[in-house]
Amino acid sequence: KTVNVAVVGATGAVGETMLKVLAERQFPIGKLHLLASERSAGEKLEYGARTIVVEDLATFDPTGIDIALFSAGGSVSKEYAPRFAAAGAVVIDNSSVFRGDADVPLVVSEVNPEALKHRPRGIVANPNCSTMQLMVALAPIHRAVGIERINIATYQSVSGTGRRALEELGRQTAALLNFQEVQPEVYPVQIAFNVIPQGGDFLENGYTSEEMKLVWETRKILGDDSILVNATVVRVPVFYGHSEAVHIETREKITAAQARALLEKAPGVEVVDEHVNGGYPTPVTHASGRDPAYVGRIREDISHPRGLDLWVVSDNIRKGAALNAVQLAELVIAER
Ligand code: A2P
Ligand code: 11C
Repeated sequence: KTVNVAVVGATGAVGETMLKVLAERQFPIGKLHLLASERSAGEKLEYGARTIVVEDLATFDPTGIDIALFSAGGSVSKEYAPRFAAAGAVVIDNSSVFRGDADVPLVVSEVNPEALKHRPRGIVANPNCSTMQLMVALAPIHRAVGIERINIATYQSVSGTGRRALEELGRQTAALLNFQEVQPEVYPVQIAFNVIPQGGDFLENGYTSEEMKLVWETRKILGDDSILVNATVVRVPVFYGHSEAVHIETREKITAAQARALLEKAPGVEVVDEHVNGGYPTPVTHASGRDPAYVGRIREDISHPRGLDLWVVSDNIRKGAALNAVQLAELVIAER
């Protein structure tokens, strides 16, 4: 049996990968509608052997759509996701607008798939990319010994910001190598050959919105409001793949060897942890274009009796967005 699918934001960085992942995983698609704004309506996109014309979301009738994958930004989701759900679709939404709502599950396919079943509004939220890979890596440890506190610094690639940011990094890099001046447009300051300690917008407490997502989303996904999270989000001149330096304090002591053994059998995780030059994952050598959350640099924290350090790298557009959304869609159709 096939399902009718709509991809909202199909021309974007995440939408493009959603199409790739749907095709790779041979998702049982009947009709496939690719939606974007009127700016790109009429453009043609490839899906496997099919060529599909992009349609304008504003004039699209969602009747008959079974699954809608949304990745066109928060304001689009806010307006259109409830309409698609009212027309009978299950909406899997990649924006942050519904993630905090108690009646919208926030689901990482390997971590809390059971949460998917309770979706009274017909909407399921896909977590933020940096939370996603963190959860894939930490959930097995949390289940085994409990996590009290997470201290994290991220090194987030520009694809997390979208297509215009990918272009900005490319353009600035080329210009600077040709001794030309650059003007920042997408980011507040130059991103090429630089690092920027800001992700999202500043909030009243001095943290940024990207940092606070790591706090709220972690608690909701792990179902534990007592977990303390302290995050610093940094944007780096990498195209694809977010990296995270993670320091956790567990309730019970876990050794590095025990953590490595747990992670080696954890779904969605690949351990790359040799104590030799290059024996760790990086966005370019491991994560970009691939599915797993790669974990390396697993070691006991010399400054804390129950501290453990990890380095987690994953493709933010794949597991961090498109892949998890498709995995959630697979779980939804498996219910039928
Ligand atoms: P469009 O190509 O028409 O601008 P990214 O995050 O990579 O920038 O992609 C954003 C995606 O969201 C694109 O597919 C973009 O389509 C889509 N989008 C943005 N605004 C709207 C809107 N108002 N209605 C429908 N789609 C939108
Ligand atoms: C980034 N994490 O890298 C963001 C992008 O809440 O889904 C995704 C924003 C979100 O900038």
